[in-house]
Amino acid sequence: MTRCYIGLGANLGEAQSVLLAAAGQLEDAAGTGTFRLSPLYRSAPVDASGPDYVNAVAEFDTALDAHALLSMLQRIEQAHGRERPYRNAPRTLDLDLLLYGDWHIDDPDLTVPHPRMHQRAFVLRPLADLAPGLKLAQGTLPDLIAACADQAITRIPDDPRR
Ligand code: A4P
Ligand code: MG
Repeated sequence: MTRCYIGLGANLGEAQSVLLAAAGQLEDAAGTGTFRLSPLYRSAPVDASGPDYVNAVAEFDTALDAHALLSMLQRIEQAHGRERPYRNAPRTLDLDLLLYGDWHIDDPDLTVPHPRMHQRAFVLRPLADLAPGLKLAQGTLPDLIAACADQAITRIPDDPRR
């Protein structure tokens, strides 16, 4: 089994419920092992336009290899009506494979660790909630979070119903 971290993002429609539904699908697909979803965050678009995003990170152990995991993420995106009119277009759901164990993958269709995650508060903040001691090649999470302090992001209060 390999521990993986998935970044979830949505900024169209009922972004928060789409995100929670996708997290449920990830949990079902992950099977019996531990599954943890970070708190949800609201964040201003980074390198993109449109409404604010809802973002979170999920952690689980998977028996899938990295490419099979990516295919599963894309199937869940499709199930939520993801369209790809252009790069960084607003989206109903974006699932990114952030980390797959300590693997480094550089294939045409898959780069792991995700090449932009270390610059993005909407990834780093929820990741630090789940795994505060994690170190990326670019630095510790607190140092990387401090370096993107200019990005607007707030934690969404926990919903007692979930
Ligand atoms: N791909 C390669 N590596 C990966 C990976 N580690 N995980 C390939 C997922 N996919 C990976 O992705 C394009 C292609 O990347 C896929 O076909 C896959 O083979 P996509 O999801 O179709 O396109 P995208 O999301 O528009 O592009 P990209 O490069 O994934 O964008 P980013 O960098 O993920 O940025 N601002 C806020 N506040 N919150 C956000 O969630 N998200 C983005 C998207 C921009 N700004 C944002 C947010
Ligand atoms: Mg993506």
